[in-house]
Amino acid sequence: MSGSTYRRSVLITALVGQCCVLVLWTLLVMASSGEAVASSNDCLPGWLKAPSSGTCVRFFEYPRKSWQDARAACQQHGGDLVTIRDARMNAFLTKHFRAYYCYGKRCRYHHYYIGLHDKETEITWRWLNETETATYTNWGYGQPNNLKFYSQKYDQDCAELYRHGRWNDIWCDRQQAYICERPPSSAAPGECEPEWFKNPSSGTCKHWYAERKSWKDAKAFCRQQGGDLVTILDGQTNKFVDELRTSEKGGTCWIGLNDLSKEGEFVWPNNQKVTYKNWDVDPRKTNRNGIDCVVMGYRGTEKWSLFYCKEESSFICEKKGVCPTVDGVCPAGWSKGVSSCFKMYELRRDWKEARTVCQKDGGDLLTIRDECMTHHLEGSV
Ligand SMILES: [Ca+2]
Ligand SMILES: [Ca+2]
Ligand SMILES: [Ca+2]
Repeated sequence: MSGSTYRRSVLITALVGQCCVLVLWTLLVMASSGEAVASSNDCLPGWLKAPSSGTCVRFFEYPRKSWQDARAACQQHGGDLVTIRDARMNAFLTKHFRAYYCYGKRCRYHHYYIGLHDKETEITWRWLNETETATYTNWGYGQPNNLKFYSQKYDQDCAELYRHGRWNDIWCDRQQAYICERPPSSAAPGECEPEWFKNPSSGTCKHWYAERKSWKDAKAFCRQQGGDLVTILDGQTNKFVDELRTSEKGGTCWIGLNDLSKEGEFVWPNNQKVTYKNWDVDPRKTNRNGIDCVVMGYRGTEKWSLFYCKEESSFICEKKGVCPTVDGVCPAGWSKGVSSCFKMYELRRDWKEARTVCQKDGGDLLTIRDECMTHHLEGSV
């Protein structure tokens, strides 16, 4: 926590009793201004709710992929490449269009693949697997031009969205950024999202990823998914992780255990202590500085082996089940919390005065009930 954050006396209040009244009032305002009303289903961290379609969308810049591979990546996320049915959706995406990349001083905007293609019949543009021709389009000037490349070998059969919201047809094998779309998370609170498996003994959700990454990259990837590399605190969890590993292709997978910060002192993510061990070789025999990360499955079994962290391996991420969010919409200035709306005040008050401030505003000081709430607040403070 930085000094300035620390100095800020942050009071958090939750709207409790009056929430329903305020939500109703807000719904009326939202409805009259033509905005969609948020449903109890919500988008996962990193995804934006698209008001016109009610779906969740996310921009992916790296690693860039061909149209087909981008599609597969979106499907791994429980969705597909984005479809744009109307000008409102196009405007929404254009508004959130963000990243550009630079080579030295020269910067360019990413071009993002969308789900539109004319792979089957030239100049018959369709969305994903649909058979009907797309009705809404927003081609740039002179597009689609089906430009030929490589001595006329490839023409342009996939569509991309670029700056200003215009579309262009492009060669499908070009490595590009892409936009995925998926339904709102429909998993009940505490349940796992699609593709994640619930481990009965720990109650958390786990996902095996085939791509090979260094330990640090794998950890960063898991954190992007809202979790971390897997933690194994008992034999049942170890068996569960091994089943996940072998149910796909087998091979090695990174687990969260490491002695990166202090040689010989192994810890799990979040500095959890080691309560259970399953080494194939006693690490005291092989461990040294630089060999600090741990895989499962090196010898084809559920045992653990020490490895160089820079080696690349498949990996398993772990995260909590889906957190609940409050239904409806919070009043202006209030944020959506886990079970109520909350608001932060950057005022310095003692506890009693703080409570009075909150109550005056129709709420009370926030009660933190569970990890979902802590997680939510960490993302907001
Ligand atoms: Ca074409
Ligand atoms: Ca073109
Ligand atoms: Ca070591």
